[in-house]
Amino acid sequence: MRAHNVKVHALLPGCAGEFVFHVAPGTHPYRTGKMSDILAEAVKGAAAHPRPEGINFTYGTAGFRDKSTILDPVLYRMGLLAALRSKAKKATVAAMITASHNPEPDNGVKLVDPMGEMLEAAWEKHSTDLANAKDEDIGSALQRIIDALDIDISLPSDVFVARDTRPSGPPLTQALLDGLKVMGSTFTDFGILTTPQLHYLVRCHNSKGAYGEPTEDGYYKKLAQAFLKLREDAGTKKKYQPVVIIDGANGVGALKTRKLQPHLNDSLKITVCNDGSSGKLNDKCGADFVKVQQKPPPGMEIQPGQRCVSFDGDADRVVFFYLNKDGVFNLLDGDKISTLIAGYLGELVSASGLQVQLNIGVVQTAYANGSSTRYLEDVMKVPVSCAKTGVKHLHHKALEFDVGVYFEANGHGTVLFSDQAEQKIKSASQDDSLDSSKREAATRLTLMMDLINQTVGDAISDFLVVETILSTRDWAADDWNMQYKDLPSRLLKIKVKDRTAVQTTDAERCATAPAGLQEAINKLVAKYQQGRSFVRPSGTEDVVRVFAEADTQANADMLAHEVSVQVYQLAGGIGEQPQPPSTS
Ligand code: 16G
Ligand code: MG
Repeated sequence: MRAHNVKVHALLPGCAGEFVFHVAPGTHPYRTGKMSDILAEAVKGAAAHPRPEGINFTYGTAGFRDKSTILDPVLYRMGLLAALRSKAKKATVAAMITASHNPEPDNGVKLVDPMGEMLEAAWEKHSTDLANAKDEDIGSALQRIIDALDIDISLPSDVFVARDTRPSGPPLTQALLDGLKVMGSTFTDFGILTTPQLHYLVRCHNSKGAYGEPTEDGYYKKLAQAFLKLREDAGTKKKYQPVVIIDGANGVGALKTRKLQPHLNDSLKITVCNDGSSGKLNDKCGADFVKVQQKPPPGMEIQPGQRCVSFDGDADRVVFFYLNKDGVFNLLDGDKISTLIAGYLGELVSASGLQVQLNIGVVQTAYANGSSTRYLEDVMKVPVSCAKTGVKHLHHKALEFDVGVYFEANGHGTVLFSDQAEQKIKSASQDDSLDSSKREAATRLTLMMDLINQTVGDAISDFLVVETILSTRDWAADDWNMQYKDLPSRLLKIKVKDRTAVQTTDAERCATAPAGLQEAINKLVAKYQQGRSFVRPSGTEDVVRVFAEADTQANADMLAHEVSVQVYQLAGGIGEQPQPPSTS
């Protein structure tokens, strides 16, 4: 069955404007149907999307993620659920089909709430329950959710859908759309987008355009306009070179950077490599490869000092790197990005005279390099909060500040401005009674707010933010890197029988189970200068992660190893025992 397009005016309460929705033949955008009919159709529809026996799906840190070959029934069910979510919120929601930095054969799906936030935590359980319902039980599983949340099924629903570049994307999109059609939901299938672009679109749409024009082109225009205005006073630069190489992870970030480029009017010379024309998605390239391997993707030709940027597979993560004059690799990760941004925004807030009224803070995770935390707290005097791993936790914590900068070390992050911050900054930028330097600083802040994708970490937007700050400061990569020196660190993973045997508290910095593990870690850490270590069960892999840092690389490696041995022994390690680091 082919979908056809219909134009719908003011489809949802509070949603103005005109949209083209793809609606299945025979369904009507306003179709509500009797609840029992819809539930019966949902069960019938499952025949085309049968659930395999013996697999348990979990809506984890970033939605469902698995081998794409087994995800079809999950996508169908997420179509059903997305429609319910839209009815419950009385607004458009979104579904993104991606497995981010995972290998190409994987895929996944995550739902996005109306203002571009991650799906509300309570719904993760509903998603998991529905994904695991037997085909014939789908109706009762839906009924349970409807009853528990008192959802008015007769309300309309509307869902935005997009996917990354994986070949499994189109058939999985189809499965999701089948679920939406069964529910009589309207939808817009945007095809290939970055994850943050979809977050942006749903927010623009639900805010009736207040956040920006709800089109892909509107996204480029919003970012580019702010970027170009912020560069107007650029003047001559001694150190900053407006030249970058972007490693697009052979994914959607590369395609979309190319679409952004014409909007930037040659203000920045961008060369895109790993653009998907030959290599495989996330294969020996992209932000995860660069961060974990601590080296550039093979095949990239890089001159010393040349700024390079790596995106991940769905372009919600970014890291920078360069080779110094001796050809030594230097990574500028999420911690370096957050200190750069917090420093600059802090200066602008002070320069606009708003420092007493607006508090600015940084949110990190336990993975943040200890040097970055010390630099922020001791040198920059910026308060730092620690959140559990996973964007939603950082995002939530960042809302506690007027200007909340949050980044994971791996490059996920953005800045959130509270409503009061937005208002104060905007009115300062228009306040003629203020002296011009204050007004100018406030104006720059308003432009920074436009340049930053506040819905979620966005590789393209974050990249432009960093370029803006480096240009303003006239900094080369080396100057940025010299803000503070990273402590050497090591990240290991240990296979255990049951990773839930490891439990943590204090934003994952302290293990509460198994008994004796934290005491053992404390003893080991005490042996090393500037030692720090923590363990946590992974949210995306069946392993326990071990992080350690210390004054030297050899010490960080040894501390990580010693802690791994404790995890292996106390938390039910399986397979080969952890081996000590080679000293060669
Ligand atoms: C997911 C999270 C990421 C986190 C990572 C940790 C989102 C969008 N993504 O990729 O933020 O750093 O998981 O993985 O929240 P782990 O639990 O396996 O260490
Ligand atoms: Mg990603």
